[in-house]
Amino acid sequence: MFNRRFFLGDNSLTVSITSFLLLLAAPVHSAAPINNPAVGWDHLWHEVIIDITIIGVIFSLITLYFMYKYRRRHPDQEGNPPQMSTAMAIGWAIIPVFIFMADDFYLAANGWQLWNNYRQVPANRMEIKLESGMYSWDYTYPNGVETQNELRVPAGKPIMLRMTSRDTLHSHYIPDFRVKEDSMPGRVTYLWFYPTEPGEHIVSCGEYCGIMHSYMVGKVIVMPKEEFNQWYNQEAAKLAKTGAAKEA
Ligand SMILES: [Cu+2]
Repeated sequence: MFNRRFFLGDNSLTVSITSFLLLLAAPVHSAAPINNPAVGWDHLWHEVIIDITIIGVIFSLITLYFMYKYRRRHPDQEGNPPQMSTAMAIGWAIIPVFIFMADDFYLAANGWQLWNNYRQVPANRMEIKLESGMYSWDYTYPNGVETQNELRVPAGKPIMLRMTSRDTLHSHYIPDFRVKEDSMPGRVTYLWFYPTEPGEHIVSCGEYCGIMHSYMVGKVIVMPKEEFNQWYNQEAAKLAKTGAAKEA
């Protein structure tokens, strides 16, 4: 009872611990010029796994120790627990709770920091429009080139997708880049990722959108810069030609 009221009543202490931990966490992700969210995500995930493993092992060992130490030695034995003073009872409740809550705040502060990375798109990005529909991803590049279910991007450049949908809710999910964001009719949402090396990555719809939802897949093709530029200009030239043909 008492410890619950203590915690609910003492917001200023909680706030000051949080601000302190935020200060500690702040420099972690601000060193590099581009804060790659995928790296931050992996880092935070490992930290969570390590922390819950340590906490789990500590709890298990203490529990096992108590089970052994206070075991019943014969069937009619009656317990004789040590009497605790009020101060001791409060101490045993509050101190461990604070230790674990400090870790929670630390992880939460890192999570907020990471979320900021996800929302702050680097200025030197390439912006590509995406319209999703049942059941395809339709991309439009700044020069007007369009692709379907295939997002070609240059390595070493942050890529931003401005997304909407022509029918229902979809979610553009690129597991390798640790990004997933809904696209929906009547609204423009965005996501960004940072492809650093050439390669292929799966895109999948992460929001149930209809009977063919599980077939709504595509890929991100990360190309070396020069190769991408070549492809990009080639496609633009094709587009100009068909445009001219249409006009004629
Ligand atoms: Cu979908």
